[in-house]
Amino acid sequence: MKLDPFYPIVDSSDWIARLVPLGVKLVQLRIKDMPEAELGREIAASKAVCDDHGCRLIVNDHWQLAIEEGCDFVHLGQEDLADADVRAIRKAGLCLGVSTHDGEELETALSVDPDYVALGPVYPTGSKELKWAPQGLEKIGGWKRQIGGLPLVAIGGLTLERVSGVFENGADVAAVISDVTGNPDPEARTRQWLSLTARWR
Ligand code: TZP
Ligand code: MG
Repeated sequence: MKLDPFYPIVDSSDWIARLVPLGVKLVQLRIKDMPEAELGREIAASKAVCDDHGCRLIVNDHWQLAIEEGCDFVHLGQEDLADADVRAIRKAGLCLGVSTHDGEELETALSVDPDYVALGPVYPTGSKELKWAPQGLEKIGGWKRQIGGLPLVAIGGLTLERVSGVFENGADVAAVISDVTGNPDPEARTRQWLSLTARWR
C-alpha cells in the first residue's frame, strides 16, 4: 500500500474541514473521551469532507463506529488492539494501522498483518504521555528493514525542520499533531508540509 507521506492527526471534524481542502491526502481523526452519538457524528462529518477531497481518513480507536459509518481504515494502539475484534475489522473490509514502541509490540503488530506500522516517539512529544524514551532516527532504519514493504509511519515530535531526517532514515510517512495544530497559522503550516513532503509522495 502506498500512503501519502504527510499524515496530520487531528481531534475534530472542524480541523478536517480546515485542513483537508488544502490538499491533505491522509488524515487521522483521533478523538478521546466523547459520547458515542457525538463521536458517530464527528466521524460521519469527517468522512464527508474526506470523500469530497479524495483524502484517506483513518479513524483512531473507534473501530465499531468506523465500520458503522462506512469508513475503510482504522488505527489502533496496542491496548486497543488487544481489545478489538480484528477479524470483525477485516471482515468489514477495513485496513488497519498499528502503533509500536518496542520490538515486542512490533511482533504483536505484525501478527495481525497490518497495513502500516507506526513507530514512536521519534522525538520528545508533548501530545501523548508515553513510557518510552525518544526512539531516535537510527531505530527507523532497523524497523524498516524488519517490516520490508509495509509502510512505516514515524511519529512523535516531528516538525518541518526535522522531517527530512525521518524519510532519509527509511520512514515512508510522517505523522504529526502539534507542529500543525499548535502552529499560529495551521493552514500555512499545512501548505508548507504539503510542499516539503511532495518529493516523497
Ligand atoms: N503516538 C506516539 S507520539 C504521539 C502519538 C499519538 C503524539 C505525536 O504528537 P506530536 O505533537 O506530533 O509530537
Ligand atoms: Mg488508541
